[in-house]
Formats: sequence, C-alpha cells, structure tokens
Amino acid sequence: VTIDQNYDSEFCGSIPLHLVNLIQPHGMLLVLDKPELRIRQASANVESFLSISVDDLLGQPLSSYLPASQYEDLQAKMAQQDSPDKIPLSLVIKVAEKDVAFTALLHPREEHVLLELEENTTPGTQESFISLYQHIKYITTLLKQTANTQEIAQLVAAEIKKFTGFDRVLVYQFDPQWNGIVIAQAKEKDMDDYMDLRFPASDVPKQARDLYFTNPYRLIPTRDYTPVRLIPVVNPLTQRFTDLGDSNLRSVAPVHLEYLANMNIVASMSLPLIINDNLWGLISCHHKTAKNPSYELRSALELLSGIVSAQIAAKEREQAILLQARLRGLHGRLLEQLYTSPGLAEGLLDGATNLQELLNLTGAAVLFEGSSQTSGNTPGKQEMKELVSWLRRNHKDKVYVTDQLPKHYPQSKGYKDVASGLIALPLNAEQGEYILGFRPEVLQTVNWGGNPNQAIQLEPDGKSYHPRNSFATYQETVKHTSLAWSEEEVEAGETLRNAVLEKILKERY
Ligand code: BLA
Repeated sequence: VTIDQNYDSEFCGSIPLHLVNLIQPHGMLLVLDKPELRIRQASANVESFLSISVDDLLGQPLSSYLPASQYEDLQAKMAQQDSPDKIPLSLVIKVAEKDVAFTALLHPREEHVLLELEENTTPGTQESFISLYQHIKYITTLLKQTANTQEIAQLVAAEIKKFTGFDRVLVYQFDPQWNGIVIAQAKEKDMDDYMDLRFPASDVPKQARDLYFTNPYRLIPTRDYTPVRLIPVVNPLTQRFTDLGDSNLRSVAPVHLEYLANMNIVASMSLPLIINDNLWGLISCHHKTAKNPSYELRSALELLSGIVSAQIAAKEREQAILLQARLRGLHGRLLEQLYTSPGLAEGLLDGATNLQELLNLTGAAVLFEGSSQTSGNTPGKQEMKELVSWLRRNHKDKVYVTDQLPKHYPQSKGYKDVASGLIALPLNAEQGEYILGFRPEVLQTVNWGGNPNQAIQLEPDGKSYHPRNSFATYQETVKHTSLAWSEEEVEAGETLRNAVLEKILKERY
C-alpha cells in the first residue's frame, strides 16, 4: 500500500517524539525534585553503570553520591541560571566505594531537574580542548576563502569527515516544501552516493525538524540497541510522562531506526543549519558501524554548525545585495525611458532597457487603455483576455507571481512553451489593465533518493508502517514549471508597478 506525499508528511509529523518515555542505553537519566535534588525517577539501566539498583537509588538525595565540591558547583551553576538552558558538567558519582566519571547534562525545569549522564570511560584522553580549538579555527579560516554557499557546503562536508572520522558527511538543504537536497558530500568509497538527490519532507517530519531549535544536534550512536524504560513509568512530580524533547538520550522513533537500516548505516549524527530563525538545512553524518563521539567533539561540531550557518547567511545576503543593485540600475534606466517615451507600452517594452531584461522574461504584454501591446513570446490576444479576466477575479490588488501557472489556471496548459511562469502587475484590474511578464516551461529532471510516492509503506492493517526500503535514484520529470522567481525579482516587479502607477496618476490629474 502506498499513500501520497502530502498525507504522509502529516502522518509522520504526528508521531509524539517527546513522550516516548524511553532512552538510548549509552547513558542514564535521573529526574530530580526541586529544591532538594532527590532522585525521583531513573532509567532502568542505572545498575549497569553504578552497580546499584533503581529501587535503592529512588528517593535518595543526589548529594549523597557526589563529592561536596561538585555538588556545590552544580548548585551554584543552577542558581546562576535564569533561562532554562542545559548545563554541561563533569561529575564523579561515588557508589559503594566505586568512582564513576560522567559527562553530565543538567536541565533545570519548572517542576523538576533532568540529569543526563554519559560515562566518561577515558577521562583525560578525550579530544583535548586545544586540538578541537585548532580544528575549528582552521576550518573557520578556510571558510573565509569560499566564494559561495556551494563551496562552503563542500568544504564543511570534507573537513568534518576528516576531523570526526564519520564514513559519510552530507550537507542537506531544505526547499520551500521541506523536501531536501544533498548539496555537498564527503564519503568513503564504499558508501552510497547521495549527492544531488532530493528526499521528501516526510523523511524529517515537522516535529523532528522543530526539535533542532531546542537541541544543537541529534545523535544516534547505534541503531542496534534495546530502549531503556524510566522507572516509575509516570513522573511522580508531574503525574505525566517526562518530556524528553530536548534530551540527548531520548530513544529514537522506530520508523527512523528502520530508515537508518535501509540506508545501511548504524550510527547517525545531524546538526542544524539555522538562518534567520529558519531551519535552512542539516549537516548529516553517517557511520557504517557504531560511533559515539565524545561530548567535547559534539560541542565542537555544535559550534561549527553555528559558524557555518552564519557564513551561509552572509554569502546569501551578499548575493541578494548584488542582484538588488543590478535590478535597481535597470529599474532606474527603465524609468527614465518611460518618462521620455510617447506611451506606457513603448517605454516599457521597446527601448534598450526593457521589462523583459529587468524581470528575465521571454515575453511581456502591456494591457492599457483598451489596447494590448506585446513583445517576445506571449499567449494570443484572446488567451490573454481570458487570463486577465481570471486575474481580475483572483488577483486584482497585488502583484501575482507563479512558476506553475497551469497548476492554478489549467487553461494555460494550452499556451505550450509560452507561459509556465507569470508575473502580473495590476494597474487598474477592474478595467483589465495589467502588465504581464511570461517565462516558458523548463522541463526539470528531479532525482529523488527513492520513489517519494512510496516514502511510507502501510501494512494491510492500515496502522503499521515502514519507511521506503530503497534509496535508488528515482527520476521525476517536472512539467509545466518555469524558472523560479527570486524575492529580489518580485520586489523589482512591485517597485516597477508603483512607479508606473505614479506616472499614470501624474498624467491623469
Ligand atoms: C529523523 N530523518 C530524521 C533525521 C534525519 C532524517 C537527518 C534526524 C535524526 C538523525 O540525525 O538521524 C533524514 N537523514 C535524513 C535524510 C538524509 C539523511 C533525508 O542523512 C539525506 C541523505 N522517516 C521516514 C518516514 C517517517 C520518518 C516514512 O522515512 C514517518 C512515518 C520519520 N524521521 C522520522 C522521525 C524522525 C526522523 C519520526 C525523528 C527520529 C527521532 O529523533 O527520534
């Protein structure tokens, strides 16, 4: 059974990730009450780390297991904190004459405190601060020499692979529909090639994307694990399941574990690229075998993902400014021409500078004061009349742009290669006065990582489901679509419309 793309992104988007009540076994989790910090809920695997049963631990104050200096430090850090940020700590837990060193993450919350603990099996030998600092500094220096987003992405994939040892590192960019494209890749030879492939939105559904705003990364050291329960099941301080939304140890949604298996990888770590408060993309790291990078290494990657986000933001802003400057120049010349021409249509369509150049069109039409003048490839007179009457009913007050006119106005399918893209600037919609710009159909081949229409496989019971099991390239030809309109082009269209309206007003009154 297969279902369509849209439904499945909603379907996957409704899995409640934060209330799984299970963790991955590479660490343990304690829930403490406030302000005494007594242990009130614990993951069932504490015994494997501390050789003490959950029953013996529950109800005990955390202070009885920590050196006094560490406990004081922990309390001081919590007291300093007025935002609900997570606090990293190095803790040595003392039970039955045994010292166990942990990297801890403390989450102070309204009703309780969450303490995540990962054993630090090799204290002192983990990546030193100096070595990590030098790596990050080196990559930052290289980043400064890149010319565009593509170069940034490729550099980052290659460098992260080198310094972490992951078998494959990808940079993944979301499109406006939340599908994503692999824009850079560094990999071991025997890993599948995902470069340039597109993946459907449901692969990283909405609630999973949202978690990147509260978590700096998602780490799955191995997909081959037995999830660990919290004891007791219901948090006695809240009478609810403990919210594990921003816990590193949170157990992984089964559908995603299957997904990793289908990709033939065992470990995965992903980091967000956030630009202007939007999830722009991900850095996705894969490994063929289990891999658990140290807390220090993960923190270095966290820092790097922030630096990369800022670099991409800066480059994209630079490009936008360049395009804006070019369009402003064209606009200025076009305006001059408009004021020195006998009529509106001549001024816009005929001169050395023209509307077609400003908005990168293959055809344009000016419908004004009862006449219609065209330039380049446009639909026929009757067709434009019908188009304008549709625009008048649906888009009369504002600039309207689409790169898929046939999807919204099926009659335009007959226009052939004249108009898949339309920009319509209403002058006086009631009178059918519009400036129209056309772009032709550009057939696009999209290479998907597996058939997106089979992204989710429902079992005959209609409830159980699986991710697709093949990521082999699936080609789709996208029809009835033109080159996309950039924000800057739409803005230039709006500015031009205002200038033309101003000129008309001046002449009439
Ligand atoms: C999570 N899916 C994820 C994550 C990534 C992807 C990066 C975050 C966890 C991680 O880092 O492993 C997807 N990874 C990709 C993609 C590439 C990549 C596209 O490297 C490209 C190369 N997934 C499905 C279906 C569903 C689904 C059908 O295929 C839902 C029915 C859900 N994906 C899903 C869920 C999570 C997820 C629920 C969150 C897992 C978790 O955090 O517990």
